[in-house]
Amino acid sequence: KPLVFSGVQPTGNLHLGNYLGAIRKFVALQENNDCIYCVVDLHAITAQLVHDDLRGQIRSIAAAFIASGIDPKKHIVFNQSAVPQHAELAWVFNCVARIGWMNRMTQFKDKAGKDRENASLGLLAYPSLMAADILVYRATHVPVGDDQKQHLELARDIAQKFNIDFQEKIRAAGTGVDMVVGEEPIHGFFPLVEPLIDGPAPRVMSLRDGTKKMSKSDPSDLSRINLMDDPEEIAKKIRKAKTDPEGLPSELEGLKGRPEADNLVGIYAALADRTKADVLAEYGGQQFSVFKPALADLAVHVLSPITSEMRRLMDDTTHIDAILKDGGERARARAEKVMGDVFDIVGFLR
Ligand code: AQP
Repeated sequence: KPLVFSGVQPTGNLHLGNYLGAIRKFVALQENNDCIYCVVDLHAITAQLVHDDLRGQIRSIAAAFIASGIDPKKHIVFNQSAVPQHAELAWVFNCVARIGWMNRMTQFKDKAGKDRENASLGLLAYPSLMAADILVYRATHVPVGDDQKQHLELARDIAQKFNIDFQEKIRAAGTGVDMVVGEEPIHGFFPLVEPLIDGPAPRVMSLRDGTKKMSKSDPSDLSRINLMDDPEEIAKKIRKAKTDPEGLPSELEGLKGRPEADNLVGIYAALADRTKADVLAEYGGQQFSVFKPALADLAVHVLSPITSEMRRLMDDTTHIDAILKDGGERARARAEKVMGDVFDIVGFLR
């Protein structure tokens, strides 16, 4: 079975972008894959060091995973800091990756802002830790939103450089596999990961501005639908969502140059598990005054069972803590084995 890995940062309230870009895909992938889903708490301190309630945030992401339908018995749900091998492999990758690669990352540039010299070293090294998260399990498939595409390309670059630089050592250790990189056959240790970004809403945009990503850090709460919003709030935010004066087109072509309309149709399609073309076949020619209430009903229908289950799980966190503990132990057993192989390849004594 292919091995799927992905993570979500415990840095604030989850929103519809996190749900459609990531968590909903995590749920769907459980059927035919072996999955490891991680609350990436080490990443949470890269942009902001001190958090009011990091433990509570970690539990709430785990609760969102479970409430959305992830099965922690068949798959693994855990928090990153419970498995020290993530940080250990990240250190090796810090020595594989080049500073120039990190400086080119758009997420670093956005989050560091103008005062780059004053950003944390952790923020710069973020993609190296992300590569380690995935590769410490030698996972092959990573479901993420479109904003993470560049980081996954970097994970491939790191894996490739490690494989090439250590080729002879990998052969000597006998833990590698034959693979082709470009045209060249090599004997590598780490797989080149495949991002899973497809679907009708790979990048959910702000409800106030169709050219900006829906994000936790947007100062306007009206820009996003939070997983913890109640039905009235969801309906209000969709009613107030920015649109243009025209009705919905019947063909996909008609969404070109209309980012807000495109976004709402994409959200509808993703929530209903349909294509955008299919949604337009039903709503083409209708006004937003008809489409928006239908979208609000659908969003409430999909999200409210998740919200109430999350609330229930957060009332008494014993269950969530037990899931994270068990998941952490199972993840560590796997990561220890891979890290042992890495020690042998790099030449550390163990
Ligand atoms: N708007 C989005 N559309 C689709 N997918 C998205 N993701 C995030 N925003 C969108 C996906 O959610 C997963 C978890 O993301 P994260 O934990 O890395 O959080 P983030 O990307 O930092 O989330 P935000 O809301 O965008 O935070 P800020 O405001 O800090 O930038 C990832 O798979 C991500 O692609």
